[in-house]
Amino acid sequence: MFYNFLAPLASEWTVFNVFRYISFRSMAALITALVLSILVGPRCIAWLRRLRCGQYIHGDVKAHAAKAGTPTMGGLLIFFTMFVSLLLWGDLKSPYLWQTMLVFTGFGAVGLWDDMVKLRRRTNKGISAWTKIGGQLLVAMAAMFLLVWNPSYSTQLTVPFFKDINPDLGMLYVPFGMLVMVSASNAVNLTDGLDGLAIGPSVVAAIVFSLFVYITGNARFSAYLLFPYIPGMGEMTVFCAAFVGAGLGFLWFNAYPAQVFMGDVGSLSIGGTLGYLALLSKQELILAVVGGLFVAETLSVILQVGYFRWTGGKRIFRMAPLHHHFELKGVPESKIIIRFWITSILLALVALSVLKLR
Ligand code: 57M
Repeated sequence: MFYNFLAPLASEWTVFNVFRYISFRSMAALITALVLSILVGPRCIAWLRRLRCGQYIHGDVKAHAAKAGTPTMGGLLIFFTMFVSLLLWGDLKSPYLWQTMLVFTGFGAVGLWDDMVKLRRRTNKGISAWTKIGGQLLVAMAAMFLLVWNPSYSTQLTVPFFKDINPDLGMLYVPFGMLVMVSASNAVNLTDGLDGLAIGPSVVAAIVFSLFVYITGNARFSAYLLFPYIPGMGEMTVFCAAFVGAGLGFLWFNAYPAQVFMGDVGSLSIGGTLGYLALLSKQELILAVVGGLFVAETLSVILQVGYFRWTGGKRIFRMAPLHHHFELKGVPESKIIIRFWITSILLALVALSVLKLR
């Protein structure tokens, strides 16, 4: 809003020039979302408590019994603070900003539906897995059509390490993008099982994507780093910054011992959005490294379930997803969380360090 209303006044008052800079607006968006979260967080948690949005807890991992009744659906706080911050600091004419908000809201709506059904039933059973995936696919399909419709967006894949291999998927890019978004959404959802475990690595990934979208939207940097150049994509840096602020603000309350969980409304929307950011920045494949922790958690489930069925009841891990394995081995929750965060930072650094290796 400031960009749209105040930046044009720069011709008369040069001080308003500051609203043109993506770097300034990104920092402002981050700070706004973070401070707003800290200010409204307690009210939001009290409101969720009043709505009786307390978490139902499985009995399988004993350490989690004490978490019963922790308010869930804290993803609504992330949504609110990010949205307010973007309204203030984003370029409201940017189609990418609105498309990504649509992705966040659409995946969030599917998650909210699931959370509400769980609450109503007072169990951990929400909507069926197929309904959930159907909803996610619909949102992803709409987002993909909006993307490939854009003439400045190419359907060529960026392959890490190989500058000359850029296969053009054509219309197949639509199902490919849907797969990326839905997988990322479910991977973050599976990871969201310990305090701060999903939001920490999501913030790390958003920081990496803030660099990627900035480079993609800058003619000089994109040429130097062999990124495809997409005019207007730099604006998504402001989106990533607002997301980082809202994520850190949520972590303020979700840090061990958590006062609130994000719920599916948070995990599905964050995962879907990270997938979309990878597509927007044309770094589709490197997402598997940036979000390597989410990939590892998902792989642990696939391996565990596959092996369990194949052997008729044997397990590879004490329990999947992976964080449960370490919990059951007796590693304290806060240690698992911090070690997983360190791993996600390491993976982000690996992803950044291979950028120029082509
Ligand atoms: C949702 N939800 C958390 C909270 C959060 C196929 C199978 C692997 C699926 C998987 C599953 O259902 N995963 C998706 C995981 C739940 O958190 C809520 O859900 C939201 C995210 N969707 O925001 O609202 C619990 O996680 C804990 N939590 C925290 N802090 C947080 O900040 O402590 C969450 C957020 C919360 C709280 O206890 O109640 C969850 O874990 O349920 N299923 C599983 O993960 C189950 N694994 C399993 O059955 N493994 C088997 C299979 C694969 C063969 C095995 O390995 O033998 C485990 N889930 C739980 N207990 N709760 C089993 C043990």
